[in-house]
Amino acid sequence: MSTIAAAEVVVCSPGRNFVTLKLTTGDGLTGLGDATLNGRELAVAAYLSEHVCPLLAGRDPARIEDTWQLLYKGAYWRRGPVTMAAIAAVDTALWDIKAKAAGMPLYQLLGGRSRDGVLAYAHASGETIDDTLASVERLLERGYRAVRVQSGVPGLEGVYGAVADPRAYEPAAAGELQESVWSTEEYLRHVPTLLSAVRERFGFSVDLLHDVHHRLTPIEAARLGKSVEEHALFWLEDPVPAERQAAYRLIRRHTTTPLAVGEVFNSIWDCEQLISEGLIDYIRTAVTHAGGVSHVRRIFALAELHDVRTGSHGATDLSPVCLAAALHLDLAVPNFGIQEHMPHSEQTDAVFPHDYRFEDGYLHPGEGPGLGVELDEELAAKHPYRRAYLPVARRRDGTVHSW
Ligand code: CS2
Ligand code: MG
Repeated sequence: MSTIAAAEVVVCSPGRNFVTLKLTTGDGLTGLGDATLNGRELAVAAYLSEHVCPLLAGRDPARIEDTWQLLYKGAYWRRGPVTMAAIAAVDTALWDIKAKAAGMPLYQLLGGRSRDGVLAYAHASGETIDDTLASVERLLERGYRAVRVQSGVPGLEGVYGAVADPRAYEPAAAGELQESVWSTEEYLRHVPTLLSAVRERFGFSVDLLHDVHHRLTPIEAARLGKSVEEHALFWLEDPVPAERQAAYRLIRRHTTTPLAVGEVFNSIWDCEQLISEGLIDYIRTAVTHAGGVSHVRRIFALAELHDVRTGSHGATDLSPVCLAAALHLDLAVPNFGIQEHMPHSEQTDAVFPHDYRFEDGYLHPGEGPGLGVELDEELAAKHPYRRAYLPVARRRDGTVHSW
């Protein structure tokens, strides 16, 4: 395999913004890496094009771990969402090249299959509980066996995840910053009602997930976890802001509802305590935001030691390159739990043609060499970047609150 000859950063917006790194070797092998940080995309694009890409030309693409260490320790300023998304893109692209050079799908380099398919969950939501029940029904008809449910909270506008059509859900809005009103009390009263309605209609045959989206304090999260125990959730996600890992000790003391966290984590140090103290049940670190295939594999290995399973983030603001990489990891790691699946728009799928497919409740990465996803640069160029912001929530008294 010859050295890296070109490193390009492609920024486009087919339905939503994406930042993709494309590496090309002297003998024409290409590798892709996703570096999309929703609402802050250009910061990572600049970090890559101004600081990282100049370091890659002439390097041996086979030295994946050495390149990871060089970009992590060599930056001096370690960790953080921008740095780790940039490192992730390089790492993923190098794994794509190595698997292509080996002529096999990436999961084979990661130890081969540990299962036949990757259990996936999709998003059901609606403005009202009835809308959400209809959304669950549609997903079950499409073969999903696990569903995340979110709905509007009466009296509150623009609550996270409560949309009429989850297929077109894109929280980052182009143009002005959107603000919405939040009330924890109304939410805490509403969620048990929502979950009861779902269990009443569909019973316990479907795995049920709910995303709190970092909006509670530890004692509020403990109260919620306790109040929904009878519904036997697959998991309650991101109950509290993730900065203070010790906060989960209080939640754990009060409820047996399984806990999932990690989509905003950038490194193993963000979750080492949560995992080693057994404070969570699922780790949701994503390849794009947590340092690439190499680092997420390390996080999953630590998780395995402590009976924590994987539940990787798979929202549409993570590109098809990230989803493909996640599926190869999901197929290989021993402690796989579940994979989030928010299907991308047709526009996005056209720019990122891919081998992975959804079938009867499971995702499959495909058998092609590498990640099994490509980038149509000509088509991408037709979708220029549009700055967009994630919404902000404020409590009724105007205080900024976690969205
Ligand atoms: C959410 C995300 O899918 C999830 O679990 O938490 O959709 C999240 O809101 C977005 O990725 C933010 O960019
Ligand atoms: Mg989430």
